[in-house]
Amino acid sequence: VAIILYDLAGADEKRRFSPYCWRIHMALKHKGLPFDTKPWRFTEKDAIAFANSTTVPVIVDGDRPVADSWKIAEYLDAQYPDRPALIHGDAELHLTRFARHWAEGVLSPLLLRMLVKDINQRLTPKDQEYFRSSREKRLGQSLEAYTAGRDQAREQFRQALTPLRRILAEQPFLCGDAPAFADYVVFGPFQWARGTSPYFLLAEDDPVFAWRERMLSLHDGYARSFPAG
Ligand SMILES: N[C@@H](CCC(=O)N[C@@H](CS)C(=O)NCC(=O)O)C(=O)O
Repeated sequence: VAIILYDLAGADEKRRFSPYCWRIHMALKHKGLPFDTKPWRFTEKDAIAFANSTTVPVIVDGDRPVADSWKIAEYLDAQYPDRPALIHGDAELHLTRFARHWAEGVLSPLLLRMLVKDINQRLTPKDQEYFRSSREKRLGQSLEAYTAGRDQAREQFRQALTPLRRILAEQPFLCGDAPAFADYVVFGPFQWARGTSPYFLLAEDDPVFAWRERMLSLHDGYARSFPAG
């Protein structure tokens, strides 16, 4: 039986853009595990209550539910040790923790400013209502006012990518010669952008652009095969 991945979807159910779910799409591909996805909307909390979670990703492996992208990655490495590792040993675990907090604490907030209005437009009408009211409350302003500063956020985003850019001058992936979970964790926010917005994040001559292309091409172009823009 294939693993089931509950995956955030837009009004168009083929549109998949959760940065946390993308970690797991890539993780499952990396480990070569067969899986099916179930499109999930923000307002379908009942559908994942069985996993004791209010957020996606949630996976079900056989009859075993696992929620939270970090826990899912740990579970997959523990459960399938003969498959390629997502996190190779302690040194890489520490790098991956850094990648996680950098992605969640620095990259994603800057992206939110660039994407928030476009994200909203991609959702089902019911999700739009939920997303707008929950995010406007959190941001303390309208989505439109918040995203008005997006060109400035893009400058800050490009600046914030400096460490990745410099690492990529020395090696093709964050994890070295081949990608692993830290790469997928940083790639997640880029898929969030790609799946929701036509806004250009990166200059074409940026080494991060080339890395993103390599990530899109992995596993037979899996990430590239989803609707973009
Ligand atoms: N710590 C969780 C965070 C997951 C998360 O925040 N997922 C978002 C989608 S990108 C979600 O389900 N949000 C539900 C909501 O905002 O109500 C993980 O790593 O899996």
